[in-house]
Amino acid sequence: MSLVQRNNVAVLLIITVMMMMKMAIIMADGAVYKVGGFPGWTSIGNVDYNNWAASNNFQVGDTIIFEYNAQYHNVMKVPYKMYKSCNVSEGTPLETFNTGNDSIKLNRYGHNWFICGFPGHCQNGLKVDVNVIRVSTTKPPTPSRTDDDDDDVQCPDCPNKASPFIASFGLIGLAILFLALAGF
Ligand SMILES: [Cu+2]
Repeated sequence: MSLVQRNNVAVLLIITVMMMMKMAIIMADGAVYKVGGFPGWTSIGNVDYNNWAASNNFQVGDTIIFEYNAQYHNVMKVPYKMYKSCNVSEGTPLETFNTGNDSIKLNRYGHNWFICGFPGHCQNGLKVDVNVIRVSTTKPPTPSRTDDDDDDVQCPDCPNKASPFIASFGLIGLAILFLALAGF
């Protein structure tokens, strides 16, 4: 191995270690996700919010941020029934947010159903299911349904999330691709 090659290997190792450390820090502090990605929480552009949710691997301790024009939208955390029907008069939202920049910490496992409470917006797709999955190699026991635990119920038609392993493999794959493009 020439000196130049050896230096390249050293740099590659340092970059890899730094990326792993960064990932570890993200995991420890909890990631921050802007709901819907760049467009935010809006009816413009037909953002598929459940497609956005399915592409992320939410964990306990993560934070989601709803960004929107508070004149036209709000955020309601609702039970599954209200999420499904988009009918806000059917029950009471668990929580309502309306600052236009709402930070919500994901404190526990399970589904978090959000809709926009403005007339017609939920029906037009301004609704999202943020499902916080358990990080475990063993299969968690099937949660049993209780009536006072409405927001934690597993819904039958919710998409399955990719496993954490696949998600981290994706990150490592991206890192390798990045390194390959950088000319290592
Ligand atoms: Cu709205």
